[in-house]
Amino acid sequence: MDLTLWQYQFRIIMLGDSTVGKSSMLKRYTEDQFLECINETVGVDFYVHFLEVEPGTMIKLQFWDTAGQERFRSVTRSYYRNSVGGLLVFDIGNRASFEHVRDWYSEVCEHVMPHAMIFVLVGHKSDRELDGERTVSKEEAEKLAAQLGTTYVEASAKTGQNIQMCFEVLTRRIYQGLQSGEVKLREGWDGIKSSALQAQQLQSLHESEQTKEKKGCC
Ligand SMILES: Nc1nc2c(ncn2[C@@H]2O[C@H](COP(=O)(O)OP(=O)(O)OP(=O)(O)O)[C@@H](O)[C@H]2O)c(=O)[nH]1
Ligand SMILES: [Mg+2]
Repeated sequence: MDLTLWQYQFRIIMLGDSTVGKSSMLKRYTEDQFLECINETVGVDFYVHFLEVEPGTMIKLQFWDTAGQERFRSVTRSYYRNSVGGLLVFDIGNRASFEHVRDWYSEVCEHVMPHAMIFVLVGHKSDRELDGERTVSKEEAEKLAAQLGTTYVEASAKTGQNIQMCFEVLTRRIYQGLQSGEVKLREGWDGIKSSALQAQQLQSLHESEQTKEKKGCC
C-alpha cells in the first residue's frame, strides 16, 4: 500500500434501483467513457479515483458499485457498514426509481446505526429532459433532498454534465465532516482510513516485531 500518494481514503457506495445509471456514472467519472450497452452489475464492482480536496490533501476514493436488482440485496447490504458516504441515484425519467429513494435511504440508515452515512441525492440521466422524458420535477427532488438533509445534483453520464460535481460535492462534504469532528475514524471500521495513522500502526508493528526478535535471540 503506497501511503505517500494519499492522506485519506474514503469508501463510497452507489445506491439506487437497477438501470438508473450507477455504473455509467462511475465509468464516466473514472474513465471518461459512456456505453449505450453496459452490463448490469452482478453483486458489487469496485472503482478507484483520486481527488485533491485542497492543495496537498489527496483523497483516495474507493467506490462500491452495487447492483440495483433485488436478488443481489443480501450481498450489497454487507457493504453499507464500511462506507462513509453514499450517492442515492434515481433516473429523472423513471418515477418509480425516485419513489424508491426513501427505501434505499431508510435501509442504509438502519444498517449503519448508531452511526450516520453522508449522502448526496442525484437525479440522473438529465439529458432525457431534452427528449421530453422527465417525470420527476426538479422542485420535488429538491424537496426530498431537503427532507433527507442532503444536497441535490442533476447529472448525466451520457453528456458528462455535472458528473464530477456529484462526486466532488460528496467528497468535500465528508472531508468537512472529518475536520469538524462530525465524522470520526473508528477502530475496526473501513469507511475512512488515514495514511498517517496507517504509517504509525505499521511502524509500531515493526517495532514490536523487532523487540520480539531481540528477545528470542537472548
Ligand atoms: N439517456 C441516458 N442513458 C443512460 C445514462 N447513464 C446510463 N444510461 C443507460 O442506462 C442503462 C443502465 O445503466 P447502468 O449504468 O448499467 O445502470 P445501473 O444503475 O448500474 O444498473 P444495475 O447495475 O442493474 O444496478 C444503460 O443502457 C446505459 O447506457 C444517461 O446519463 N443518460
Ligand atoms: Mg450497475
